[in-house]
Amino acid sequence: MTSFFKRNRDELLAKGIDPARLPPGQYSTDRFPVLHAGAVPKVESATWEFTVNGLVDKTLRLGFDGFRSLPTKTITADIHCVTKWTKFDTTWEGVSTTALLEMVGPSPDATHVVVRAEQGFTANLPLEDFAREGNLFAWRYGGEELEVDHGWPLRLVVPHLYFWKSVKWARGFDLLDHDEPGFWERNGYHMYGDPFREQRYWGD
Ligand SMILES: Nc1nc2c(c(=O)[nH]1)N[C@H]1C(S)=C(S)[C@@H](COP(=O)(O)O)O[C@H]1N2
Ligand SMILES: [Mo]
Repeated sequence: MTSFFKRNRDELLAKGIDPARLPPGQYSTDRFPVLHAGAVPKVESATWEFTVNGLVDKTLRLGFDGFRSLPTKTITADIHCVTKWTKFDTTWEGVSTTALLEMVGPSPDATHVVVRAEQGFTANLPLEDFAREGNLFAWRYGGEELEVDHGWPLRLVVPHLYFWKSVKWARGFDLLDHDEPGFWERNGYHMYGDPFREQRYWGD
């Protein structure tokens, strides 16, 4: 099959984009598909809270205005969805995960993070991956306020793992001394999810 995938890679060369940026089995798109389980939650900024718990020196609890008054950072990164689309050069603004970790002080025995969202949604990742420079809890995308469908008022952005780890409608995270599957991981998605090693599902 010379396929759509082959043509898509050839188009990248024509556009001057290094095809090595495209992980195996992915195609690039300029669209921004919306994907999630369940309905888009109705989030009220008046009652919204962001909390950090678990293996930390001091827990954190911030309201909407408190979170938004933290210093922000802007990043540009490629994002890779397990349903095979990749979008290059997306720009996000928000608070870096490292800034939040500095505020709470992870205990030496913390190894993993579970990120929590509205409606009980969760995703797990190693602390080392969560704490990468450039990861953000973001509320601006492409210079504009994030759309509710894409996770307003706050979403995690962890570009180096498949995008299901980038939790929309985030409400906080917990530090643990072990790994624990999140929502999609309990439903067959890979515990780690490296797009360049094509870790889509259990056993990949
Ligand atoms: N809260 C929440 N966040 C979520 C999901 C979800 O079901 N609920 N789905 C994940 C999946 S599978 C993907 S591919 C991305 C999609 O983000 P987008 O809709 O902004 O493209 O969100 C991720 N974050
Ligand atoms: Mo996904």
